[in-house]
Amino acid sequence: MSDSFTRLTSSHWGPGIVRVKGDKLVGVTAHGDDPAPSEINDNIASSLNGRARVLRPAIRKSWLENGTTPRGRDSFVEVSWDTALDHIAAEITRVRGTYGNNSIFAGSYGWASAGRFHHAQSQLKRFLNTQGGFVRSEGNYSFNAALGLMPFIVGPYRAHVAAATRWSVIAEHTDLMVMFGGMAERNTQVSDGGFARHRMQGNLDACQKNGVEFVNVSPLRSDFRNGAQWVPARPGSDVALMMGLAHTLLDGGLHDQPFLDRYTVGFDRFKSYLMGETDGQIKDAEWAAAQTDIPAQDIRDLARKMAMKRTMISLAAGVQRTDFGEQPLWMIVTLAAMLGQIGLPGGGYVIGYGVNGNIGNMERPFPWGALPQGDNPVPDFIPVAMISEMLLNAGKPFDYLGEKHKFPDARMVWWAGGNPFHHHQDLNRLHAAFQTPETVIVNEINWTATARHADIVLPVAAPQERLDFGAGKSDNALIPMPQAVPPAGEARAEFDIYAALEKRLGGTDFTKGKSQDTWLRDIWKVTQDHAKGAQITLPDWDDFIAGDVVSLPDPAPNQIFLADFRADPVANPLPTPSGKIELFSDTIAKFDLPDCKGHATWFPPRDLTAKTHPLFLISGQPKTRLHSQLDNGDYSRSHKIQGREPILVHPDDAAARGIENGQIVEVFNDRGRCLAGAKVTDEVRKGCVFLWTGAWYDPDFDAPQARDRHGNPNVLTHDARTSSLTQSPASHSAMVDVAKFTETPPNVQAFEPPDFTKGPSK
Ligand SMILES: Nc1nc2c(c(=O)[nH]1)N[C@H]1C(S)=C(S)[C@@H](COP(=O)(O)OP(=O)(O)OC[C@H]3O[C@@H](n4cnc5c(=O)[nH]c(N)nc54)[C@H](O)[C@@H]3O)O[C@H]1N2
Ligand SMILES: Nc1nc2c(c(=O)[nH]1)N[C@H]1C(S)=C(S)[C@@H](COP(=O)(O)OP(=O)(O)OC[C@H]3O[C@@H](n4cnc5c(=O)[nH]c(N)nc54)[C@H](O)[C@@H]3O)O[C@H]1N2
Ligand SMILES: [Mo]
Repeated sequence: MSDSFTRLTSSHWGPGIVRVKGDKLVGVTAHGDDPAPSEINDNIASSLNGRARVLRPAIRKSWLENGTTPRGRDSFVEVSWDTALDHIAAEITRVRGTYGNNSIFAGSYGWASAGRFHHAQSQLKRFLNTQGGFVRSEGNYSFNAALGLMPFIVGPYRAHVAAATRWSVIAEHTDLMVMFGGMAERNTQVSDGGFARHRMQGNLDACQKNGVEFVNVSPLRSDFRNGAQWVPARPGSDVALMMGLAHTLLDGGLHDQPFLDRYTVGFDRFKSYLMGETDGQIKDAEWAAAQTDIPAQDIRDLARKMAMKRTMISLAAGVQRTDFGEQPLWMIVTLAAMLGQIGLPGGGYVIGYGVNGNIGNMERPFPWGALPQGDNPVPDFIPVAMISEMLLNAGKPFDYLGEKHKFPDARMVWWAGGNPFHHHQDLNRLHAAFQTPETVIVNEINWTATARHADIVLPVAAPQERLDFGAGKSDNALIPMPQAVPPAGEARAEFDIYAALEKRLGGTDFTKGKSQDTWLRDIWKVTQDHAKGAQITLPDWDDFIAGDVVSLPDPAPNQIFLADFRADPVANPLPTPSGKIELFSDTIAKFDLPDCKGHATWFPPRDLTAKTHPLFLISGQPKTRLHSQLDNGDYSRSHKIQGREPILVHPDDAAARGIENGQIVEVFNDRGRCLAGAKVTDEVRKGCVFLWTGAWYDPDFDAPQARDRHGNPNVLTHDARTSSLTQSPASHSAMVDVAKFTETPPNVQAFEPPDFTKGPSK
């Protein structure tokens, strides 16, 4: 065999061809069939071979020696696998024996990697389920307000996304597409679980060729490609803008009353509110102009145009990741119902176009096989964005979906496949919260900030270092993932870690006595059986894994969202209490919540009301990586400014502060501060700064507010949730100020391993 060969791999950002020299991965290049491959691949080799790789199990010094150094500031002792696993087995036995399984928190939110078998959370959850269970988390950071709210008013959100009108239908039928939060092509590089082809660019080309008109309502002009009208509304003001549009429709008799009568309930209740009958405030275009900074005439003109044309309204998930993020969801449904085009080809609304590369493009033709997670006997859970709340408030009550629950007392925390010290809001608070458990275990590829906050860190194999297959949650392709290189250092596949733990704890429920290879063949067999049900024959495992991507037909290439409901609302009712679209929800109204009423309601963002700092901070998804993954890779680093994450600053805001393009700036508010590299550009709205999410958190505990040297926006965001209905993250609603940084800039240390000290002799 030559020492240079190629193999396929799969990732959330698409397939790739792995280049290998000897035992080393030297690069990942595009797959030839992908029309618009992602450059995120250019990070993989440099990241996997980088200095931050976790190479051996490690234990935090103070945990080992009963010291007092807090988590996140401590050094580590590298240990053997046997030592690390013995400690973990003993901790599981102690913690569940003393406090019960409901004191083990393994919500472990995060994207992990593509691959059906080695999915980090599935492995961890399966293992803990065989050990008596664990406290889980519910929902996600992506579109949690939609997950919580939509079942009350239209139906489950995931079904919405799967049923989204196809882009081919839009290209053919839509005249006008009004996009709240834009449609950032950079985000469509990614799809959950991976995908074989990036189709979005081609679809947008087709739309533009056919003359579809696009309106981009967003703080960032580059949230859509060239050729759209830009409406730079004030962040967090979308509900007010939509109400101004709704009022104009109503005022001009442009709303579709027959549609409202036949397909919705509660319009009159909303109408009273819109007209100011319930609160004394008419929400007309003038009022909306004052909330949004968009001229009233522009709002009226847009409303009339929307009523005259075949109009699709879209909402980026980011817009509901804001204070009171349930409201833009409810209001977009209300506005689309007033236009009466829901269920028509190219009309109505969709929530989530552009959020990933497959929504409106593709769906899986049958369910893929997966590692079964088993049943969790522990009923306790938290809404995912309440991690700090839980750790700081054991035993206290919380509201969720109209019910009262109690926070569990988490004595052990185990994270695999996520990075809360990038993804959660208000990282200074999370740092404090992470001091409360007795034991924190993290499985990681790299020394992320989360790994640095652990007591026991287990090194895991990267996707190219293990055998698996990829299949996106909403894709039509199966992608072989043969092992290309051995795991770095002493890293192991997570299956082997839990198998070794199971040996220590007793039982065989986790492995069922099967090897990785047997498990993969069994999961493939399940996939083959499902395929048969759809009249599709898949190759046998050995042929598949040695071959190329297997692509299958799109199960619904001409799909139109809610077309069945429109055709016959009696035969095809919605799964809501009334069977119709609920513009007023009795159920929600009866919850009697202060921050989510019975119909779409305007609430201004909290920091704006508090008037603490002058600039809106938006922290959207980065083009150069997936969240924090591979931030230490060459491609991500090539976009840094003086080693810091770029922050977009409007020229007027920069001039007012004496900030020049390319300088290091300090971004701050009452919650925290970080350094970032200024990119002065008018692509961002005046009064608003944009700092990409995912720069590895690099706190300097000797600096004020433990200043982050690198530019992670979550030192600035608050972790109050959208509302007490869905308890969703609201990371896009934060206000900050920015100043030129005049001190000697400290070196970024996030991409270096932690300090290792010698352990106690044993
Ligand atoms: N301010 C702000 N914050 C945000 C957002 C925002 O827009 N603004 N967006 C939010 C959203 S939508 C999301 S989804 C979250 C994303 O948050 P996360 O999903 O937590 O982010 P990732 O960086 O993808 O973290 C995945 C981690 O898993 C590790 N990993 C990868 N593969 C494996 C594996 O096989 N095993 C193990 N053990 N580890 C593995 C990676 O090294 C990485 O550290 O962030 C949220 N946070
Ligand atoms: N390259 C890449 N692609 C990704 C990811 C990644 O990390 N990297 N992450 C993936 C994940 S997990 C998710 S959930 C999706 C998220 O996909 P989205 O939710 O679409 O992404 P965001 O970047 O959070 O938000 C989209 C845009 O909304 C705008 N916005 C923010 N606040 C407001 C507001 O109040 N009003 C209006 N009108 N606009 C606002 C911002 O300008 C932002 O660029 O992206 C996915 N795609
Ligand atoms: Mo997400």
